[in-house]
Amino acid sequence: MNKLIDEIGFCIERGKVNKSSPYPRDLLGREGADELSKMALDSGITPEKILRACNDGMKRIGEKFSRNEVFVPELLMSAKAMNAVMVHLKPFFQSGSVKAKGKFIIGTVAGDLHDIGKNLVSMVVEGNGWQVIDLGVDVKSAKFISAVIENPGCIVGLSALLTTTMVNMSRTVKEIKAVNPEIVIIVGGAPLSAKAAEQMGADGYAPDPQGAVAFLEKVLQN
Ligand code: B1M
Repeated sequence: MNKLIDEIGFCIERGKVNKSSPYPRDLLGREGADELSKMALDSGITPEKILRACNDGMKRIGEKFSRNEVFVPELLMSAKAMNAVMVHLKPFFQSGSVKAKGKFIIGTVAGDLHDIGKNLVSMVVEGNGWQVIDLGVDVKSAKFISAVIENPGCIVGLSALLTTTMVNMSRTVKEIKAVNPEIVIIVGGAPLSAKAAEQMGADGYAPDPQGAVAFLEKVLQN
């Protein structure tokens, strides 16, 4: 079982999407993230464990990128492999509840194209009974503001992965709050912290999807 988990993480790190994928050359003909994650689920391995292995694989490729051992194309292949796994995991995070607890608008802020973390947060929040409106990546303040106006009572989630786009995140928080000071905004993403969230005027910060759900539940109770 552990071998399967390790292999999934390895496929994410190496960007091996599926068996028919010609990349990387040294893994030609071998099962990829797609087949292995399905096999893992079929053998009873939990979606949470698979997700953890994927995140570890992503962490490793990110570290290689920092050391200039790999470049953007390799990162893209890892992202593709991760998406192949997420197709299998999504049904496990989908909600069975009929009435949504509320509306959650989420997007990656302007200038930022990273969406894997944001997609995970969307999936898990949806799985916990919220209606999620995903605005995608590189979302400008104006798009968030239109969505907020169209969905009264919603809560907004902003994601950023680059230290440079934290500035845009801060601007987005301020511009949304200028239109609607009551709106509740939660922020997250690798370069964020509770302190940074507070400084930009956000109402909450979560380091992971579970933290985002806990925050939303707290808002619901107040
Ligand atoms: Co980029 N990238 N990237 N990249 N990339 C990072 C983020 C980086 C740390 C790599 C590195 O140098 N080690 C670095 C940022 C450095 C910095 O700013 N400090 C970096 C860079 C520099 C870049 C480019 C500038 C590279 C270039 O072009 N020279 C470029 C920028 C493009 C842009 O956005 N304008 C770029 C591009 C890319 C790809 C497109 C190739 C690809 C993204 C593909 C995609 O997302 N569809 C990519 C990838 C894959 C990465 C790494 C390797 C992995 C990111 C990831 O998906 N992690 C990353 C290195 C790393 O993180 N180890 C890196 C897995 C994901 C599950 O984690 O997104 O952190 P994460 O989400 C977590 C939490 O943060 C949290 O929950 C998630 C699950 O636990 N969370 C929230 C996220 N959003 C939340 C919102 C919430 C709550 C929690 O509430 C609303």
